[in-house]
Amino acid sequence: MANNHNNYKTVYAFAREMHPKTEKFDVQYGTAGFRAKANTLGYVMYRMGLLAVLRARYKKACIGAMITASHNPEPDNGVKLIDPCGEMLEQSWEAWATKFANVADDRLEEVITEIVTELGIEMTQRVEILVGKDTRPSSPSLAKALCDGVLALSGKPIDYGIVTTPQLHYFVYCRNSRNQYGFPTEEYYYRKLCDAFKKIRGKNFNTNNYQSKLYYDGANGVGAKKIKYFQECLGDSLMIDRFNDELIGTGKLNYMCGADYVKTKQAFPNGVPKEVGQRCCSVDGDADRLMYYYLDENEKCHLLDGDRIAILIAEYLKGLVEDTGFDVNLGLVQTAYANGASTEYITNTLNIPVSFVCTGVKYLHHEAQKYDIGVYFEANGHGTVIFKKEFKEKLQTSYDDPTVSVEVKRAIKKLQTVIDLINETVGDALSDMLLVETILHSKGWSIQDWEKTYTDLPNRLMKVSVKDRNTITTTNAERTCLKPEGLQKEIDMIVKKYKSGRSFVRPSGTEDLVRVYAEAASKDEADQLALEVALKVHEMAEGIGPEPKL
Ligand code: 16G
Ligand code: MG
Repeated sequence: MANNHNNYKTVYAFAREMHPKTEKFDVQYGTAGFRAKANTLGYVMYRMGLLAVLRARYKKACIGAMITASHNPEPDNGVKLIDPCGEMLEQSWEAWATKFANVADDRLEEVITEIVTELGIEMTQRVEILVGKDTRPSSPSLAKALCDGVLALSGKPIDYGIVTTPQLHYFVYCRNSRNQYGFPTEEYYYRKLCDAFKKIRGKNFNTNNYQSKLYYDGANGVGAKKIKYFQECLGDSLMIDRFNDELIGTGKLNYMCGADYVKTKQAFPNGVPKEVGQRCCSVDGDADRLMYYYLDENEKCHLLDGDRIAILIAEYLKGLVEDTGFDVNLGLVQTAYANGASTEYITNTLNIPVSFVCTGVKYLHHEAQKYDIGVYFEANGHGTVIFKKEFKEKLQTSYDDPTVSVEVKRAIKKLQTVIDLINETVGDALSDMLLVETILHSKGWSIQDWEKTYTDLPNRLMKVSVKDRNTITTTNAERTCLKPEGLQKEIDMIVKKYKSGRSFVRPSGTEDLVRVYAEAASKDEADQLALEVALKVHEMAEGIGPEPKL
């Protein structure tokens, strides 16, 4: 223990001299970790380095730390920790993260002693922390602060440089699975995904209405850099035209481009050529979200979002599984933001069960783990598929069984190759893109064919600033508002007036405001419904600033 005590002293000295707590306000580890203006985050990074070492020792495994603010503007940054199997940090540790970030410099050692004692953490292990960062100019110095924290507690930082968020999740899992899930290198990652893609695609690159040409918007972020490696590996099996990759486009990260811009503005991004009917996709600043879209003759942008991607994948997998003859429990996980038409289609046309959870990847991921094959997507384009270990083992056993027919073996192999194409640890825009391209190719579909499967209900998002967003509480996977009392009743009354109307409100986890979602039979009605509900929130939840307007 004496030894450890010395370590903690170093922690304080480092903190005081190199990464002193500069901000008086408290920060909170939210759905996406810490996120703020980059120049306020030095000490937070240092402390997350400390916490990562403690988490790694507690789990006796390596832990990841990703420095990114995803789709936020370039001056922002953030950090999130990645757990041993590549998942988000366990929820009970979010409170520790918040505590670590906010305590005064001279009380840091005390908090370390507290967590070590409370959880019985052995402080002698040498643990590895995998560090990744996005392309923001602030990321290198913040990564240095984080590594200082790791070193202060005698951990070993392993710097992966600039990588996408899902790549780092993948590396963490590979390392902890002792390479069972693959090797924790970028080269292996590209090869694994591209080999699977090329194997399924075969020699015919264009099929019926499917043309292999794709426009890709890299949001001027890490996704713009990494797509180049994919292009090298894929050769002419997929013709990707790159845009918004610093050299071609506006140059500014996430500025009027990227998956979040396309989704929230429901608009075509800057920097991508406006070619009628051309299939395009956008990723966000750290490449964990994906959006597809195209422009019609009237320059209207048609969006194919996370809901569409989820349905495309779920239906395809259902078919593949049927070919193997296995009886599999396949399900889909959505949030309240999923378009009502998508839920209706999955349930009634595809007969695939749907569960609803709160917004935030960790909730979707955990729910999806309950199925043999769990497909999860947020409407914003973040999602993946998880396959139960037992199911994968069953596939292999059957494949190795000499009594199983050649047809079934072929179906199993195909499913296994599709599994290889998927990053199961977290939503991965690049792996998802390859999967979508694979499915469209196998169906011989254009993006317009894909869109025809069902018609989205027009919808509208609005924001309301209130004195304290936490006065709004919700239940029923955020679809019902509990507080302020009476608000849900009012919403119900407003919704009743609109054909196919649905609306809900929730406090944002990443911004200091309340979000309002509304959908209805027409665009005007959806706008009007959102406005009525937003005005009600403003009235009943102590709105600040001017009243919401369309
Ligand atoms: C974060 C979440 C995302 C969610 C979004 C909602 C992760 C990794 N990311 O970006 O899943 O959709 O927050 O933001 O969990 P909001 O709470 O501000 O609406
Ligand atoms: Mg992101």
